[in-house]
Amino acid sequence: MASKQVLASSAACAATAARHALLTQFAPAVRRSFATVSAVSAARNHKIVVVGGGSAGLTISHQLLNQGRFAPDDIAIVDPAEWHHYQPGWTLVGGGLKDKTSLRRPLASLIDPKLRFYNTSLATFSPDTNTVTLGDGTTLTYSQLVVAPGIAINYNSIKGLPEALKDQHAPVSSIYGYDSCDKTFDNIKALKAGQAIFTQPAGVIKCAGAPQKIMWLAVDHWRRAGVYQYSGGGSAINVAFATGLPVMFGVPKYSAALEKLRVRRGVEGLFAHDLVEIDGDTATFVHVPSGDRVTRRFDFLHATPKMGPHAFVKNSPLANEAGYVDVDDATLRHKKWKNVWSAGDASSLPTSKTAAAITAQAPVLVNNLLREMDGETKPEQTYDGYTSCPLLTEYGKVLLAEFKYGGEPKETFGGILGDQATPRRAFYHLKKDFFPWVYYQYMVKGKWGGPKGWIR
Ligand code: UQ1
Repeated sequence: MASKQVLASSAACAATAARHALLTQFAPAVRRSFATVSAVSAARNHKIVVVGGGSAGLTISHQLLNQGRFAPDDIAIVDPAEWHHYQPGWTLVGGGLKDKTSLRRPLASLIDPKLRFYNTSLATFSPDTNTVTLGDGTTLTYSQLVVAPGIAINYNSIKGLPEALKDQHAPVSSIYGYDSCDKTFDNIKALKAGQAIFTQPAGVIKCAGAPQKIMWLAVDHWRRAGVYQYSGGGSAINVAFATGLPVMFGVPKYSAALEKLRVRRGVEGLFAHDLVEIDGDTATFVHVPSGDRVTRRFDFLHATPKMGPHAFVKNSPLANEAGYVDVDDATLRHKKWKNVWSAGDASSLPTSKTAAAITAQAPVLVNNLLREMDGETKPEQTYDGYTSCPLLTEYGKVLLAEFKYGGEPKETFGGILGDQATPRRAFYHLKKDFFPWVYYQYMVKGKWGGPKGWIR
């Protein structure tokens, strides 16, 4: 596996390097020729520019390329990252089930050599002139633009959090970052008694179920180690779930099942509590409705930072008031510029931000973008808000929440396995083994349609 990765990576790098050598070595000699000058400058003009090489950007770029109608360099991807991470796996790292290095790949190794990769940041969008400017000053022009750079994790939004995460001795961790996701399991193993707190902020985050997935794994670990009891008052460890939300989960059906679990497992619910500060062993929350400050001592804290749009999106003409790319909920087309599209976390789509959501958004975006390029000759497709949260409730079991706009369940396996609000072992293997595999083998290559199966 590892050597394959290195090979894949160096193959992509070699192609890029060869292209670069061609341009730099031969450009001076041929600059006198008019034809080649336009060839060189043509490298900056693309039919489609995709901003972001995350789950949405890679999936969409390759689904477009797989149409077989684009020439090399027709499509460009812009992303400054060196690594691509399978972020849904970080909960498994926090629970001691995976090694974090196994979940990442060099981003360049995941990009087909027929796509032009600008491994740099994006500075500004100028949709009126169909251009974007990169961090290194390069200007790209496009006929269609896809904006999918994801969202930022704002560690500084919680006072004291960045310092506590970095301090190897502080019992504070987060599965929301590559650097800290393995510290979570170290801290879980180290705790033998005392108060554990798991937090979830008010506001939008990636995968709204993850803050409690890691709690359920920790509770199960401590129970098996004999230091946690669901009831009876003799537990060495006490657990509290402090969430900015008024309920366990945004979808009533699954929220009811998770609330039952919380009560049965003796987890204290601190609802509408938004973590604002960590100082030594004290956490301070703002009680959302009243604005009161509440402090709690802890011996273990799992923090979920606040998240929000990247500044270059928020401060651009493409953003809505909240800072997300302002697209139509169904067509994924920008509300003002008809050749601008968005999917994934950076989009304004009012659904839960997950990789599963991308499986349903990408084919709709690709269809509608090509339809626009072709003069609207084929039917438009619509996205129904499908998203999913495979919610680990213990080692060996997952509650597979799947829903669409309006929090309405849309379950893939309900007919075969029964109600998906019941945690099941089959879903655990989907989450732990199948999804990470299908993601790198098929999804980022544009060949996986989620609940619809493989794309041919
Ligand atoms: C999915 O396709 C996917 O990506 C590979 C996930 O991983 C992040 C998921 O969590 C889910 C639920 C899907 C959807 C696929 C099926 C078969 C329900």
